[in-house]
Amino acid sequence: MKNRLVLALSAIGLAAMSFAFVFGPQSLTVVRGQVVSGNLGSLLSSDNNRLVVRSGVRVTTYDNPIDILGQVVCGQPNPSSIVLRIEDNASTSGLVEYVEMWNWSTNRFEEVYRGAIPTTETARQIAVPNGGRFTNSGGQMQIRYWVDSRGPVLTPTWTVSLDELTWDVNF
Ligand SMILES: [Ca+2]
Repeated sequence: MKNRLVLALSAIGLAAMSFAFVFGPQSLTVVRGQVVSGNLGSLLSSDNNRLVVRSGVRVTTYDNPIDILGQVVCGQPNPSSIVLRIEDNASTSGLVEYVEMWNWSTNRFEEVYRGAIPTTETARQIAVPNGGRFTNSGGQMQIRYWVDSRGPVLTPTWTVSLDELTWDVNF
């Protein structure tokens, strides 16, 4: 968990000291979709060890072919900033991925990232402003990752390969 530890010292000394830690989901619940290979640990770093998820069966058109709920425990509330890191690719074009985080103030999921999934692996960093609303008093974050097909999608089933899905949490 502490593979990136950053100590930042202000110009005037120790008064402003901040810590940044990288967290992956400690648990995942696959609501729709099927894990083909990999596990939670695959998401922790960009190392070509990937969590591969195949599209699931849609019972209604409202169902997302991949829909995953997860929990990230960063241990402290009120981070000063959060950066979402996502590195992945899909077996077809035409897919859009979404990352949502639970807003403990409004009690609903809030979208923090949406983008087309590239067919060649690409790493992105997304700053999540005002991160305090996404942690409860115990430093827990609830996250949702889902994928929808926006077309044209050329194959009836497809996979998304996630090499990294982490949160840089700064205190
Ligand atoms: Ca990985």
